[in-house]
Amino acid sequence: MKIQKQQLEDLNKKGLENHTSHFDFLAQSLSKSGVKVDSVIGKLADFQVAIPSWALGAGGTRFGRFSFSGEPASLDQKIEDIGLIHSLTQTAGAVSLHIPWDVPNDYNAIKELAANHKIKFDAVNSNTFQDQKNQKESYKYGSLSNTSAAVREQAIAHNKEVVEIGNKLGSKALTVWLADGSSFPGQNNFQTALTHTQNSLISIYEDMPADWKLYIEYKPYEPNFYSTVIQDWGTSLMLANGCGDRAYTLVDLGHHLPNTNIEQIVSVLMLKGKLGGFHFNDSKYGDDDLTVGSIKPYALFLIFNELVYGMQNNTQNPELGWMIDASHNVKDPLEDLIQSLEAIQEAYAKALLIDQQALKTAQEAHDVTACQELLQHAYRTDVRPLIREARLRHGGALHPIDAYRALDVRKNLIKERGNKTVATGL
Ligand code: AOS
Ligand code: ZN
Ligand code: ZN
Repeated sequence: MKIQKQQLEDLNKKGLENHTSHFDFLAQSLSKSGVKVDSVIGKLADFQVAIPSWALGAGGTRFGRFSFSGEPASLDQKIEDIGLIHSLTQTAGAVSLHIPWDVPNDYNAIKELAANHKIKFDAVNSNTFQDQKNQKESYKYGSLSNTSAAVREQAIAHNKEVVEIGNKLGSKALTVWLADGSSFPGQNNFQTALTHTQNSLISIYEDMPADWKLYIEYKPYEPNFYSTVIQDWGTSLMLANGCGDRAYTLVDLGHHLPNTNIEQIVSVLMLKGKLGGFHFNDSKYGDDDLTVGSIKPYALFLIFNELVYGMQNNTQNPELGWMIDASHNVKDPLEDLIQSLEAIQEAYAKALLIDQQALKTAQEAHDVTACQELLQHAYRTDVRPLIREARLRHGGALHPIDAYRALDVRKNLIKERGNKTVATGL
């Protein structure tokens, strides 16, 4: 299924009058307080987030998997699904592929299909957390950190192959997330595991094309529950520094112990020019991979405040890779992704409204109340008319979820693909 521009134009007509009055009112009041509304809308329109190829079907839980009817059964269908989300939101112009779940059969065909849907290939993800069929060595006791040289070599070779695959598609970054660690005290020698990991990452890094970046993800626990080799941003940063200039830390919002100040981590990494990419999701307890903004939208806003500050002030930090890493098993995956994209845009728009100059003055005057007021004033502004306007100007839907339902997208996908398809993924 492909959504035609005309279909969206027709649907948009219904809500247009209402939107215009909301937008005009907001634009006027923001302009009066010094906000350059067109520039905010331009930034929102430019902001593109990669959709993970593993989030287009219903995710599994530790206990089972309930597939969602009409799930994409192939990479082609996954790209088509992202195309649908992109036509509606105009903000999902990239895909982050997972290898080996999504190895293309025909590279030219997949590139053409993606280009047709205006989708780029963002970071590729390697997988050394599962054993694949016919794989010689097992990752049961770790991959890049394993005490066995043969296992490490196999895991290194896999990462190199992932880079080769990504390179053929036009990707420019590799994301490494390791499940390596231990579940019981004494199981691993921490120093040996870290040293092996560093050396393995260096070997992968040195083999990457010169214009590629390496993103190193960290996570404090799961699937190992006593220790993980890359437990936190400090360890990731240390490993990135050990690799070289094009190795960076990747922050996944769900990979922190409760109440961690993620915005401060973001800020420090950007100051050091070492924040490479982002995995957006939300959580209540751990790595819950829930819809972005569904649990802690204020925390997301504070993170975006630091991102905006960093993008404006930290020229030492490269452009970031924005990716969603969320998937669960109760909502229509495409509706879920649309909600995530909307939440990301809302947090970004609100952060763009913060009067940075006034904030600096209040900080220097130690006017703590004013600092809080400035942040919360921006946070409490309903920015949805700005996001709708950005979509409208680029041919998207005024109300993506409503349009998705009005166009019967899921019903059409079920008609095309059947009820029982199962997407590759967790
Ligand atoms: C795992 O917890 C990490 O967040 C990974 O980034 C990601 O979920 C995985 O690579 C997808 O399988
Ligand atoms: Zn992640
Ligand atoms: Zn995760």
